[in-house]
Amino acid sequence: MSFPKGFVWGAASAAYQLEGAVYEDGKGFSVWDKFVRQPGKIWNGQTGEVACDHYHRYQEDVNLMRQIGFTGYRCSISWPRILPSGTGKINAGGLAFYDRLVDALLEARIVPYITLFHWDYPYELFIRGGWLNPDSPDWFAEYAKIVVEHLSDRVSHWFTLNEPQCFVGLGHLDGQHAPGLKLDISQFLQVGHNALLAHGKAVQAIRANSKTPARIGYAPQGNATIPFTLKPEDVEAARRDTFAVTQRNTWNNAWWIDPVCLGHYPEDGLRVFGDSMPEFPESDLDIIHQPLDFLGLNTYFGKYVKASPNGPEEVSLRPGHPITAFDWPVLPEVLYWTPRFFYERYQLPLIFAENGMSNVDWISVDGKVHDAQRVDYLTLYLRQLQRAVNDGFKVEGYFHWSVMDNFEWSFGFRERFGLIYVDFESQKRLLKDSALWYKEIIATNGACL
Ligand code: GCO
Repeated sequence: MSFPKGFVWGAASAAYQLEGAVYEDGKGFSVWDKFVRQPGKIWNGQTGEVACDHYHRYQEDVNLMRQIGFTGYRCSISWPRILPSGTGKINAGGLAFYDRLVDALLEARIVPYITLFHWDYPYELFIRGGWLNPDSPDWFAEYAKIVVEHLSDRVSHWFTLNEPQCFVGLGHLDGQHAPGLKLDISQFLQVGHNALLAHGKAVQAIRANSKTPARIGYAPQGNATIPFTLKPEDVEAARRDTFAVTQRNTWNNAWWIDPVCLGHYPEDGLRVFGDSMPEFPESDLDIIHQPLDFLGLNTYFGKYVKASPNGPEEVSLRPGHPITAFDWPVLPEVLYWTPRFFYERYQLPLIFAENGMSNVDWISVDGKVHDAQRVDYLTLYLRQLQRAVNDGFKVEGYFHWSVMDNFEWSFGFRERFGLIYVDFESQKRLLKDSALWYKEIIATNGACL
């Protein structure tokens, strides 16, 4: 059985993780440029200063994407390349790079899906209070407007923010990601609220300024809880757990998606955060709740629950359950239950904006990269996605994370997530076995699965 006609197949990346060239052509500093220089923050002191040198090798990389047969490619724009100080003066050199990249993609018949923000926040705005500054949503909307005015003659697919769970939570509460802050819960919630407002204002800016009909989405993490059996009570327990907010931290779905797609914060979350919740005018929720064309989801995790008299009860994995190099459990059914639960709740077509695994890849004596686990991962996960699509849950596309091995944030180059192997010393690229298998999946629109 194949996927619907026009289903988008590709992979995803983020500017800081692969571009390199962090001091070139007038780019300003981002919080990541500064954070990676702080001792002890990144595995082995590594940085993304060169990364995959994609800034210079984008044409070769687009050629490889064409070879695999991508019909779409999700990449992000570095805000401080466009606006070195975050607002104000526009850097023509930065815009010119994305012109070249977009033109190369279109030439290869690959549809660009642009993420406006994948975490490389302008350092000069951070100095001015960053996401805590009440002007921060407007700063983001100004940047969005400039990008859209410039690229929307050729680009019509946009994601606003990537994973607020991470840049708000890991960046401002846990301190593990840039800018490395450990704020209190109420300031963390304020950062989150401003980020959601920034999303809403950016959607308005895209709609108002796009030269082609824009299709706009958002890319939070979205991970379903899996019912341990198909008994209706277990399915209901899993659905409840998927959207529950029970902890005073960043790790849940509904806090970050309900305001955007339903226009309100989830009730249980409001109870959990209680009087740490910032005050804001009701009208903020109207700004946050803009009509969207699709909901992007980054899906990596899952867990099992079953019904119990005390509510959903987690069922632990059996000893020996498969895990990836990152120690993340392999749970293919998450690509069935995520589309099902999220489509039911939000009634928007979905795009899997990220899904993938890190593996212990190296070049074998025969000169090839045999990433058998990733080949199997693709098969198992995409079969589940196919099952969801067959059951009528609307999914428009799948972007594997990632197109090529790259800089995995605080883990540096330790984790290899790519379909394409990168030798970071010679910058040589090599299609892994998984890329060849993905090529066949794309060529048959999933029928070979
Ligand atoms: C995220 C980001 C990606 C990561 C990927 C693997 O989900 O953290 O969007 O930039 O590299 O998810 O961890």
